[in-house]
Amino acid sequence: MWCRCIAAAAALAMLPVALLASPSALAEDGYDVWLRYRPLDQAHSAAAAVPALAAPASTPAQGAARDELLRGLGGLLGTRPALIEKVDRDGALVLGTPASSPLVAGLELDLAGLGEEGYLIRSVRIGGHAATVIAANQDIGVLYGAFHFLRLAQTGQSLSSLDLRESPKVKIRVLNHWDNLDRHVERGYAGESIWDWHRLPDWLDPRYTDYARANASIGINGTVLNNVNTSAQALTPMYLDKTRALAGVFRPYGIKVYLSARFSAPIEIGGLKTADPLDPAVRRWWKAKADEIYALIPDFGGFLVKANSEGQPGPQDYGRSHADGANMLAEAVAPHGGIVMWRAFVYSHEEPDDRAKQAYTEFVPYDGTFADNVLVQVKNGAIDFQPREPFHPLFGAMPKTPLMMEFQITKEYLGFATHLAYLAPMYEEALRADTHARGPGSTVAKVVDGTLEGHALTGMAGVANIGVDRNWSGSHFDQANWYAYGRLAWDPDAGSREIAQDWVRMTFSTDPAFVAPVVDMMMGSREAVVDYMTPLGLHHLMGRGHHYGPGPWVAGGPRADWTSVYYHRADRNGIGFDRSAGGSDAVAQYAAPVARQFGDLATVPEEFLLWFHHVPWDHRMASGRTLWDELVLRYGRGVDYVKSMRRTWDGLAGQVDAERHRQVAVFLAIQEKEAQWWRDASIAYFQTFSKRPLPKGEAPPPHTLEYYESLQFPFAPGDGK
Ligand code: GCW
Repeated sequence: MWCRCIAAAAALAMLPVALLASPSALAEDGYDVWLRYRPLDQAHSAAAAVPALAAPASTPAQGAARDELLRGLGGLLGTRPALIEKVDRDGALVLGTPASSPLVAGLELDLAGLGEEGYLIRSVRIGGHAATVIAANQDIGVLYGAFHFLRLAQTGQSLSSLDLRESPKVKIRVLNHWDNLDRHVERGYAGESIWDWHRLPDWLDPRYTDYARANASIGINGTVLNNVNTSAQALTPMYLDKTRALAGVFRPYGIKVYLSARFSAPIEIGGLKTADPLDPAVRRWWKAKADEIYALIPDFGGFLVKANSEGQPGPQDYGRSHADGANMLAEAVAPHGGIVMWRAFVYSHEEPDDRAKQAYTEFVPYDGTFADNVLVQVKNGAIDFQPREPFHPLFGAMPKTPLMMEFQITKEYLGFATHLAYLAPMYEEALRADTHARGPGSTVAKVVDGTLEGHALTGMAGVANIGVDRNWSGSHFDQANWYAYGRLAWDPDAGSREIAQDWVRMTFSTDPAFVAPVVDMMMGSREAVVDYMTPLGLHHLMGRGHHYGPGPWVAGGPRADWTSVYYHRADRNGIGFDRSAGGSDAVAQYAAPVARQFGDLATVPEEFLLWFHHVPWDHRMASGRTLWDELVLRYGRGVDYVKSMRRTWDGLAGQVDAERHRQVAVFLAIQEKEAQWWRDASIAYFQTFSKRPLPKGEAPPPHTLEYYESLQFPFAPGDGK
């Protein structure tokens, strides 16, 4: 051992000094996410030259914007801009609010309509010199503008003749961490939680600041620190003090902290006998708890609650409604300006009805009864973050209640962190879906951004994919999902392809010969997962508990709606869940035109076929093939797409650093293996019902069904516990 160390030290000493010192020679491990600020090529850096910066820094938020520009421009251009107070040369960048910067005030810009978080970036002249101004009404708008300016530089766009105005379309843009206090992350595939609770509040890991920078760069303005399946401990004084410390790090970046609240906390940590929301002592307890939190964290965001869902306590334990529960908490935080995000992800143990119908059934009757500071948080689809789901029927069905969108960024059902699946097309598909609630064009995006019903309180949540892995998300490409979520929360009408282009340029390379194939590869990647896991509207067919790998045979156990057979209903006649009028009639929860389209075998889009219908194996598909043949081909198509991603990526070796290239390449190999496994196991299983041969040229599964069924993964990551 000793000898080997000496040898290694000697070898290191022989490395050229320049190599050790040069940042570009350092391996890229993904820690810098899309804020890498590596030197631009000569042409771009000449075009983007910013010789001087006039930026106030008398508050932490102002300092954050100035520091980011110094760091970013210094990295991109090779020299840090000079800090100036007066514009005495061409090319200066001037930032601030009219209150923080006399230069900005002197420009008399039209900042009306930008709101608290919006900004403008404009090419102007100051004292005869050409300059660029980033101006806003509040410091946070300036920070967002600074990040936007850096993005333009990073992605190689022109920085002259700028005239941009931006403000977010959605008010609350939060990450939901499903992080437990013991640092286990439920459905987390990037290592343990980044919140080092044990060493908080004293040790403030620099990572917390980088987390805030990354989030602010995409407009995320809130974070729920703890799992929705939470312990009441998170609300004890000891943990609140730790939360206060984190809030202090995030504040300059415009990020508020929120906590998941356990509904039974008054019993567990308050010594009360009940958590009945109509009990005066319980109400007093929550008010006092809110007062205690706001005394520590004056800008605390509020509570997120999972109640009466999957065994969590809630108001129904006392015969009360979701509205009773939400309104009690809302009353406690209202005097402080806080909000309550009350989840609609509910399905009851006793309820024999189709699980897809239960949230609607439970929530719609309470429309109009929630307090003004309550948002009901609804998953994009009615089951559970499947690779593809039709939009949740609650969107459009509760006009008097602000509904916030909940997307899952962590890939619980899309191959964990090893599969390359760019999720923005899935988010976009949900946001663009037309609810027809107020006639054609009533998209989910308009429900979420409040324009359909005129709600000012609006929100979007993304279940985070962040952990202590060096690259934060467990894989390089999973950073794109965090990034895209933030961009879509800011602007639900943004396009997933444009977002991918920005991300690839910032994360890897601006070379068009690299960007184009990688963006193409990303754009089709989620559809590939749909194909090799759950084509044609199939859903919820994964391994039990950990959700790793195929498990279409999963049956029995504590509840029917935790099995696969409940969802696919394959038998000798056909396959699929009949949710038409003749079946569970879940289609009736949609507005009439949507219900008609989904409810009719002749008009239902093929991607939702088996979601809404039980279909004979020999049913003719649009392709002219039988359903069985089509199903088999779709599985294979998914595997083929992964093979093509591997070819594309292998062909790009040398165009990105070797370290990241290699990890992506190996992960794609894992993905191919697992895609093949999904295809083979699913076909082996469904063929026992279809009893039909595989279409010509399709290889039979290499193993028996018993083999696939026998595979066990007791230590798969991310399980709930
Ligand atoms: O997707 C399911 C997950 C659970 C999760 C639950 C929820 C936090 O399998 O792990 O619990 O949804 O959204 O509450």
